[in-house]
Amino acid sequence: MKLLVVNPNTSAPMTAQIAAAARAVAAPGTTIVATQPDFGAASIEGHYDDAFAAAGVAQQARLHGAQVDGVVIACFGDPGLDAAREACTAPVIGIAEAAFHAASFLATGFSVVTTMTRTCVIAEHLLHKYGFERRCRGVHGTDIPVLELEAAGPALVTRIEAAARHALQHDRSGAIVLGCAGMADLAAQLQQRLGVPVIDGVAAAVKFAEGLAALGLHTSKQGDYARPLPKAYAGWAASLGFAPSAVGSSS
Ligand code: 5HY
Repeated sequence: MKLLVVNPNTSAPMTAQIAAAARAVAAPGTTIVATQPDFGAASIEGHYDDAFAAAGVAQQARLHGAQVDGVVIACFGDPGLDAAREACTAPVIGIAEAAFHAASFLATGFSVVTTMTRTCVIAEHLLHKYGFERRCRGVHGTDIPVLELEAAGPALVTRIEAAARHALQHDRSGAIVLGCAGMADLAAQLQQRLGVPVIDGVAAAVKFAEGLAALGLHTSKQGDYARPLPKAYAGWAASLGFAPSAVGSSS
């Protein structure tokens, strides 16, 4: 089985960090192909960054989606998720949606601890989009810039731990969802310290993608996730449109 793991930001060290976290949980026989777009923001910390991230995910899904059994979008805003599902028949899993599902299997209520406070609204929009607003009891920012997570030292881990402890008490929740792909490698130690389930969306998404692919399930091509309609694309996106013959085929 081959899984495409897309880091929608353009930080190569973070792509490597995400790939390592995905490979650490992938089943024997699962190959992880980690990519990032060749344009866009080094980190995604707001709506403007998110707009380019969504286009980057669409690009990577168009370029690589037909060669894989599953796709993981490794950014907590799940940018370009619906576009990638149109472009692919393989299951496409966003790390936020995966983490929300995993947390909901483990606790009646969970809290999200994320990076910049200004991105909390993006997570809140996703909670409503996916129907988890009744299960998530709070979204908390730490104002830790995403790229500082590339080299998360003890002090930074302690800041995230403190935010999680506050969330658990304030929200009366039973599990923590880590709100950034850059926190993937911190889940185990935070879980050990906090004594509650701490969900990393990268790991959860890899296991959900593996599971759906192993069941032989694919993204529906009936309705809004049907292949994009054929039309000309202009400029740098000229090669990313779908040709008439592509509709219904895998090319
Ligand atoms: C992420 N940004 O997972 C999000 C986190 C966030 O570049 N990778 C990013 O703050 O929304």
